Amino acid sequence: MKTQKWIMLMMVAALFVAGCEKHDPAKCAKAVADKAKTADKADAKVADKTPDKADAEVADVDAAKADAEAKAKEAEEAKIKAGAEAKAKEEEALKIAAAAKAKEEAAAKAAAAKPVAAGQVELKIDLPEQRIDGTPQPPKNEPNMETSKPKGYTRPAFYVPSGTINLAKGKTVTVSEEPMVGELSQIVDGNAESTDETTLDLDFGPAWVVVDLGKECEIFAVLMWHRHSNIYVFHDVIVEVSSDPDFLTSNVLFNNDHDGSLCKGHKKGTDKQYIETYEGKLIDAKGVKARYVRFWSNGNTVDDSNFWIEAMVFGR
Ligand SMILES: [Ca+2]
Ligand SMILES: [Ca+2]
Repeated sequence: MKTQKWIMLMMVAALFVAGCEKHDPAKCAKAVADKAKTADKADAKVADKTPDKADAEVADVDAAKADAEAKAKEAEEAKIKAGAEAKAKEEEALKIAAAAKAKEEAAAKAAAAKPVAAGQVELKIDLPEQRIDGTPQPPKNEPNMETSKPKGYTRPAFYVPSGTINLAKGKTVTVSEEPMVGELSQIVDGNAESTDETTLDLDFGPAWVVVDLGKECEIFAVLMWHRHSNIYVFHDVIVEVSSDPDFLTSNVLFNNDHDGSLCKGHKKGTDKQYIETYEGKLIDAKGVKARYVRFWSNGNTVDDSNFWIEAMVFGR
C-alpha cells in the first residue's frame, strides 16, 4: 500500500512539472521569438536569391558571352583582312614578275627580229659544262655589280662576219708573272672547262695576260673565263688591244675597275663587275684592228688569286 501511494505521488509531481514547463509564459514567448527570428533569416536567405538578382547575374553572363563573341568576330575579321592583304601583295609580286618576264620576252623577240646584216653569222661557241646551278647570288657588299641574271638565263646570239674564227687558239701567251699552277698554253687551248687541272693560278695582286695574234687582225669579240666552278667575281677586269707590244697606245674594250684601284695610270672604268659563268664574259670588239690583246685582273672575291681558264679572240 505504501509503495502504491509513493508511485501515485511521483506521477502527480511529474505531471505538475510538465504542466509548468508547458505553460511558462516567458519561456514560450522566447521560443516563439527565436522561431520567428530563424524564419526571418531563412526568408532573408531566400530573399538573397530573388528574381532581380538572378536576372542581373544572367545579364552579366550574357554580356560577357556577347563580349567574347564580339572579340572572336573581330579577330576573325582581322585574320580575313590580313589574308586579303597578303594575297594582294602576292598578286602584285606576280604582276611585277609577269611584267618583267613580258619585257624580257619582248626584248628577246625584238633582238631575234632584228635583221642580221648581210654576211653576218651567229657566233658559235663550244661552251663548257655549267658548274653553278640556279641563280648565283653576288657576294654581299660587292660594289659595282651588274644586275643578277634570271634563272635559266642564256646569252642572246651574237653575230659576227662570216669567216670569223678564234684567232687566239694556239697562239703565244705572255704573263706578268709565271703561273704557280698550270701551263700558259692552257689559256689558249680552246678548253674552257673549270676544273683544277684546266685552271692556271697567277698569284695575288694586279696581273696581266697578253695573247699575241701574230699579226694585226680585225677583232669582233673577246670571250674569257677566269674560273666558274664556284661564285667568283674578279676585280679590276680590263681588256685592251694594241698593235704595240708595250701597249703605249691601246683601245680599252672593257674596264670594270670603277675606283681605279688596279694601279696608277689606269683610267677608272664604267663597266660592271660580274659573276663568272660557264658562258664566259663576251665583249663586243666592233671590228677593232690590233695584234695584241691584254687582260688585267686583280684577284677575286673568293681568294685574291688571278685564275685563268681560257681567252678567245674572235676575228679574221
Ligand atoms: Ca683552257
Ligand atoms: Ca677596283
